[in-house]
Amino acid sequence: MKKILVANRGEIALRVMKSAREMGIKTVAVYSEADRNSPHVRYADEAVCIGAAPSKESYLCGEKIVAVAKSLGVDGIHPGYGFLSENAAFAKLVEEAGVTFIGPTPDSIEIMGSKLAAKEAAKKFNIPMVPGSEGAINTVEEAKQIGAEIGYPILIKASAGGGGKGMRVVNNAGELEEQMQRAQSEALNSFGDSSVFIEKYVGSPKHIEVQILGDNYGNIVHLFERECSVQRRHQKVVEEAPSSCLTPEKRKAIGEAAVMVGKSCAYIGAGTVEFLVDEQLNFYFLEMNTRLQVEHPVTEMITGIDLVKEQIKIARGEKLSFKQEEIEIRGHAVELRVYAEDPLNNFLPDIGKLQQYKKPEGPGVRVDDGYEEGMEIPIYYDPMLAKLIGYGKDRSEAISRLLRAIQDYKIVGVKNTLRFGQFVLQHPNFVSGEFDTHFVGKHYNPELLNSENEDEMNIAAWIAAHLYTKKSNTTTTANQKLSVRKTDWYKNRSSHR
Ligand code: MV4
Repeated sequence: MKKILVANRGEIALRVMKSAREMGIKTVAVYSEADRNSPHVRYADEAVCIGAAPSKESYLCGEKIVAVAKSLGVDGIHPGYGFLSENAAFAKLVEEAGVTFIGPTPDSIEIMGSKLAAKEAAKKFNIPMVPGSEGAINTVEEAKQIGAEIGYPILIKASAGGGGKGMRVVNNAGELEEQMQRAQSEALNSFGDSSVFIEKYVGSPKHIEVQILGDNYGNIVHLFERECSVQRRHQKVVEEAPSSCLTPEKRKAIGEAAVMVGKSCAYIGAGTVEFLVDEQLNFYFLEMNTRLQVEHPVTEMITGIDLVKEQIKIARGEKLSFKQEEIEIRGHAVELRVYAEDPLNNFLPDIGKLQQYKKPEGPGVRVDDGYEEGMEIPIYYDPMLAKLIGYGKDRSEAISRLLRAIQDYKIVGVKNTLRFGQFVLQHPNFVSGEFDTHFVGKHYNPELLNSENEDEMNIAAWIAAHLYTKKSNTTTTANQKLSVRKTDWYKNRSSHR
């Protein structure tokens, strides 16, 4: 594989190209008119404009991308994430053109793209799943019967949905008929497939995902978990590896379950198996993502494995060069996604020019970004500016490094979520690990970010960090946890608002 085309833009395009270059592989960038001056275009050995700014006229045009690949003698295409990365038809088109798709087989993409098919495959391997319907439900009667069996609240989910789209919570039998009809029509409109299924609603779950790698010879390994519970409207904000809640036994069990999900579809390439983890640390298979994820850097930092290089090696037909027992966790990594959004105005995306843009550096700081000072932030694409990763010997050091990096990061010209990230990382519940997928909804209030609260925020941060350090140096006692709660002054303040 001497030349690969990266069918993507921004930070992930640059990220893939850097690993390819280290492997002595030439790179081809494709770009829209809005990205003419983007760093990934300048970094690539060759670059071809494939269309106008809107994604459907450029980055989503599979035929154009394959044509460019053929004309430039490209051996492989890396899709990145988003765009065509989980499009089975595109993967097929690439392979039919005699180019290697650097990703899973079209079959795996198809199976895991349907939540029902994914559950069906996983069931054969006894992977724990949330109680619910065996398959799709078609009538309200069926739904009522399931609801009576498993107990409310329940969730109606679209089989073709994902990432929270097409999910509806139903609290009692009376709401079922209306919610069922809405869910089916929404699924048909959004995904072209009206199939829905039912699951018991897990009230305060953590969202934990496991990275897996499979080669062409049936070898599948896991690279431990990522904790992704800090989300806002199903958009991950902070991710970390490893999770602060799993015991070594649970870590082993969830990793093995993820490998079994990979085996259930003969998975090849890098994939991520998503689980819900309840307060008793029971885990339930949710879905599988058949792409490299945004948050892959935290796994790379704690395992020392370059996932993009592994994807390319697997695509070249190489066997995995490590066994499961050789993969170890070393240290801790926390990632903050930096968005060009206004946290004081409901995270409205902001556009503008990066008048000042200086990245943090130094020990344990990694920045994966796709912008430079002076660039305009285009309105056409995801507003993520960068991923800022803090790495340390333990969670406390990783958090303190990330906080230092946030302070060193200079972004002038667009509103951004750095201060929101600071709020999250300094919050006593985050520091103590006592959080779940409702963290942002439960604890964030825009007024906490305005300046007069800054010193209070810092005091709380100091207390939380001090307690956490004490906690990580000695055994944890209930009253220490209690004291974290008492200092959780945010709650008191927000309660009297
Ligand atoms: C759930 C759940 C609770 N109970 N399923 C969200 C997106 C997709 N990965 C599946 N997701 C969930 N499925 C059951 N049976 C909670 C989530 C979930 C979530 C739900 C609402 C708001 C934010 C969330 C973040 C992560 C996971």
